[in-house]
Amino acid sequence: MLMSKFTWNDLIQLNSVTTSYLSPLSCMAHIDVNAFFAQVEQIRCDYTRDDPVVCVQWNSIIAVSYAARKYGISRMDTIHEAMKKCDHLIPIHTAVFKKGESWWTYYDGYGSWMKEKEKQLPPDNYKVSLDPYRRESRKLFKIFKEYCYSVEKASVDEVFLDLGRLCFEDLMFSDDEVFQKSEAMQAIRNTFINGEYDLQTALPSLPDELKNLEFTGMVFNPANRPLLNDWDDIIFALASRETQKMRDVIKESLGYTTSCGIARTKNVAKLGSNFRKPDAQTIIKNNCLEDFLDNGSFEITSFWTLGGKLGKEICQVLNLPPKDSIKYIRNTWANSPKELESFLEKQLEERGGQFNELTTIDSTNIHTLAKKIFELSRGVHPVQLNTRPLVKSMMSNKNMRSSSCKSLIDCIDWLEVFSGELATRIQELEQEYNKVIIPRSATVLMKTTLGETYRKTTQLHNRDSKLACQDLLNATSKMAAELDKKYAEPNSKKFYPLTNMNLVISNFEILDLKKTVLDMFGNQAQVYEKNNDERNKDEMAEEEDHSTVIAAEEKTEELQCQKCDLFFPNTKEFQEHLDFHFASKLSDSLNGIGNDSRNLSVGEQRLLFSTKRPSSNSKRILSNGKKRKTAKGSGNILSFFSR
Ligand code: DCP
Ligand code: CA
Repeated sequence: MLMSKFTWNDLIQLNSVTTSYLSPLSCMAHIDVNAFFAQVEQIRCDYTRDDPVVCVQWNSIIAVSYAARKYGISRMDTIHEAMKKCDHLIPIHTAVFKKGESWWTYYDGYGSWMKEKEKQLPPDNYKVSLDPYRRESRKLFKIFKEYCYSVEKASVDEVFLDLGRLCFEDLMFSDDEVFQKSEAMQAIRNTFINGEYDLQTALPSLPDELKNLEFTGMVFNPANRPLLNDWDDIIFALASRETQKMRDVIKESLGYTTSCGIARTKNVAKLGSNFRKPDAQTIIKNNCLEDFLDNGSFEITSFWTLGGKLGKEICQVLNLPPKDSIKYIRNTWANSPKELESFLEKQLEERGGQFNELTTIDSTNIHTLAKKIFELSRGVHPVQLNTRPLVKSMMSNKNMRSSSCKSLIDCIDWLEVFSGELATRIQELEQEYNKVIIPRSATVLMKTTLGETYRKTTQLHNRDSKLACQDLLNATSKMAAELDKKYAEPNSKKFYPLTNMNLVISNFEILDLKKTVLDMFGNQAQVYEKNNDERNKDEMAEEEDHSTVIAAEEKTEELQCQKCDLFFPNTKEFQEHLDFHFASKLSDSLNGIGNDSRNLSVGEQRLLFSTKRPSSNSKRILSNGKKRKTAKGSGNILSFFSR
């Protein structure tokens, strides 16, 4: 009997959010919004996708709609040059803060291209606000999180998705006809559900009926290789449907077109999303990986993280040709990363043990570098999603022109803008991560007319747990006044006008806002729990809404919950607590047991779940409820996970 080249272990590993990226069946996507800022403005101002909109900041174009790209307009053009290329161009300026005001607003019909002087938005008196794009970005991120277990926000308009678990579930539980009609597939599903397999054993070869499964989007396949040959192809086909679904929701609900790349690794997925734009998805199957990397569009420096100095140094030390460098690496070091490592070591030796002029290559970790380059050139370098974005500080900055900041009063006017911007950004971050965030330090920087910079930092003591714009302004104005007194008063001509000024807030204290499984239990539903965990101190750790933490109560003998080791002062509260247990149990049985479940022991939790389950997947699972329940209810899943 023919067998797959993948094992049961490879397949099952997909179900683990933390290790799926290591499986040879791993499946990642990168999704990037097309001409992001331009699309935001196009939709806000009610234009269509065919209108040549550009998003403008002062004289520069920062985003070019695909309609405007048809006229050969790019980000390199000034707005005046672009208007010459397209006489019906639609320039839209970003929102701006006005000096002395703590809120931003749009001045539609204003901008440097306007003839009327009073409509030109002079940069002296305004500061660009990117808030509207961050808002849209949050909406996008939210949609991805609703659909996918594991999402990394890569930039304001890009995400990486680890699709392993989603595809695994589709494979095992989806009621797609292609699967339903295949007896061989039913047998495989039963083998899984009953736990009757051996992890090290190869999967059966692909049942013929599954070869009717269709991809959504463009499969990169110039060499006409078999479309559906093994289980990885099935996973990728399922993935292509999942990403299409998410992209459709985004298009329908927010209006944005996106481009998507699907591949075994993040690196290749990112190259894939950029491959066809706008409004497209490109699937790079494992048997087409090398075709894709060698298609002439890419060099080793095309990989994300190798675009800069490190990439250049690698080309130098490996003596790579300027063209087809990826193929060259594959062919020259054909068998193992060890060969590449030895080559690097020899290079290092010849240079006296140090890559002197090559400052970016870490000569103490050649092993890791060799492995990375070896794998990258084959499109199989596994990188995990980073789902815990670090937010260590936040800056509001203004490059000053001419005399827009020539006195302490001007400084305070700009601090008003900065404080407004940062206070809003903190609030929005709080909403995004469902945390309370309190910055404890603020630093004001002033760059003088002579190019010297002065800084002052202060501790923030907020009146309450929210960062208020006014408090921030008060604290920072005081610092500005001190800097002014010390450096400007002796000789104002050497100090003003400032050429740059900014405000940085940092040293974030993060408090958890925890919620119950079901938000129906009054006082038990929400408690603030101060999180002193070192890991969370400075970073935004993203977390699912975990079950409630129940406040300790006065002890009475009778009203005790054994499970939680808690006592309750009266029957009402005790009953509420029991109801809560009942509800979470109910929720478990409907949605599947979560890692936050109080109905499992710590050991069971560890065994079963290492990461989270997004809410809408519960819905998703519910819609296929029957299948899911069998799996959960059989108890065999447990035995499988415990192997
Ligand atoms: N951006 C900017 N200045 C730059 C690059 C980008 O202000 N030098 C902003 C505007 C972009 C957004 O970031 O809309 C996203 O950047 P991308 O590089 O993804 O570019 P676009 O989304 O505009 O175009 P594409 O369709 O090529 O992704
Ligand atoms: Ca983009």
